[in-house]
Amino acid sequence: MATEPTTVTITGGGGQIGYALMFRIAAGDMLGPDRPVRLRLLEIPQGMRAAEGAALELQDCAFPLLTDVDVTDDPLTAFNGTRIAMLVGARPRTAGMERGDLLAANAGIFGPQGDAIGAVADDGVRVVVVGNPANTNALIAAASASPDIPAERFTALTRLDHNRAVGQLTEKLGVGADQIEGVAIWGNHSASQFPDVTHAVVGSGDTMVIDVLAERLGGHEAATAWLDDVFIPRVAKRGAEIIDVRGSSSVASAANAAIDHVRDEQLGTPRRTWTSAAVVSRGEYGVPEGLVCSFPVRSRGHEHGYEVVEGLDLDDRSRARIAASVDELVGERDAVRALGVL
Ligand code: NAX
Repeated sequence: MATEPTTVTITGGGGQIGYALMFRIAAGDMLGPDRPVRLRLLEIPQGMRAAEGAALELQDCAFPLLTDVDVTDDPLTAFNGTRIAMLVGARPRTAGMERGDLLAANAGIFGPQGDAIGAVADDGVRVVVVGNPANTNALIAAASASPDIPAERFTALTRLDHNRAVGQLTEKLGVGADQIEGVAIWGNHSASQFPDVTHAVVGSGDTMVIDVLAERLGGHEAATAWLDDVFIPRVAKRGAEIIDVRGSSSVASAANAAIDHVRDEQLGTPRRTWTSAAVVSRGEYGVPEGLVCSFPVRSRGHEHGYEVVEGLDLDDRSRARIAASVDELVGERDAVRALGVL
């Protein structure tokens, strides 16, 4: 076992996703069975008791990999020496709140947290933003941490959307999740996202998902109609469906996706495939440089982080969907700029 524990900071440690995350991280599900973990839970004063209660339960699990747990409402303490920062706590949209108000409220959280990460985190820190609006919150945090931490260390979570897309295909095609590769989520983590199966394959990799769908549904036109009318809206609006059915938002699946995101970024994605994450655009596929946009990505491990999979052919339909979601990201960035945040 490596002796030096990896410091992992979870913001919103008194909230639902934080609660679902911390036990799995402490059990070794994220970084593997050989890496001890030091957990830091950041909360606002109102959330401190809940986070402290969760810390008591962590103690009661006696996890062999968990060296210590700190609960704090001070960002400089929470991010001190942190190697992996999972920014979950955010200001939710409340009744009557305009988009500009929501962006401003979250800028007031992610700006200072970015500052603190820049000031005290480990030089090799990697950050994933879960709290919504996740892409733009990541953009704000990255700008605030600059120039101490390179912007490309900041990512936002679209792995839940990716996993949801795979889940829909497993149901439709009657195959296991490990039989589907090459799905991609493009754009914003919002209803405008584009869940893309154009390059997705089934089984050993020589059968395209689109061809299997066409065979089952009676032709390529019917397959495209199913993708446009059923699959894409269902994936993009799955969060609302969960709230409707469960009576509460996605929690365990969101925590699971955040763990998948960090694990694959740190340990590397399998060589032949890719996953999805929102990363800082370098202009790939015409997405304006600097936006935090979801792409198909690969990682060769911690030192490299996620890199966009380049060179995929995009048809007009895909380009139009990506452009619409990127427009929304540009709108969010411009709204934040207008507030004087960036
Ligand atoms: P909860 O309301 O249960 O928990 C949020 C916690 O964050 C609260 O305990 C609150 O006190 C804390 N908090 C607020 N401001 C803070 C700050 N400045 N510093 C530290 N802690 C702070 O929400 P939960 O269900 O855990 O969801 C958290 C966020 O994840 C929300 O923004 C939600 O919209 C977002 N989601 C993002 C997803 C994604 O795929 N990117 C999917 C799931 C989820 O909807």
